[in-house]
Amino acid sequence: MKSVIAAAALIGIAAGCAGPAGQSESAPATATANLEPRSGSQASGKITFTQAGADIVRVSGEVRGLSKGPKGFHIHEKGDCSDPKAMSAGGHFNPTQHKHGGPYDPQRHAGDLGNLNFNDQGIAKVDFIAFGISVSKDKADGIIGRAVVVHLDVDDLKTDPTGNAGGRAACGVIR
Ligand SMILES: [Cu+2]
Ligand SMILES: [Zn+2]
Repeated sequence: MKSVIAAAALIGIAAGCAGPAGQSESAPATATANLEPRSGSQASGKITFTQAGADIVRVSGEVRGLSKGPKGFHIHEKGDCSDPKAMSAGGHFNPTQHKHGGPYDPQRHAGDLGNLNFNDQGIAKVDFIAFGISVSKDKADGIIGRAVVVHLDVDDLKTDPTGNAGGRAACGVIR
């Protein structure tokens, strides 16, 4: 009987370690992308993706080095920014085979994150909630190992498949 009690106590301790104070349940999955300039631009920045719920991700960070105004912002399919114009990143991440849209439209690519708004100083502060993606390597809507791209022009949120957002000003692999 003593040994049963001792075993129960040990299990209790182990369960305590995995509780809210531990890493396993409470730490949300995160990933980051360091954006480097492409297409001859000066744009650079860092974006962090934090799992906020099922298929809900907080997108935060800062990008700088582009002219004032809205610029298209997407997750692209391939985590390859090696091309000088970032064409190696492929098209918009689209696991559901939908047409292009805005970030809150029912018909959209999962990677359609809308536009970043650059201010007078050419800085865009980023902090919003995105839907239909996960901070994961394995899930169908997982974004780890893909790329985030900022464009030279505004995304019109409707022209399929690109949003007519122009060249690729900055690119970063999501890790
Ligand atoms: Cu794009
Ligand atoms: Zn799209």
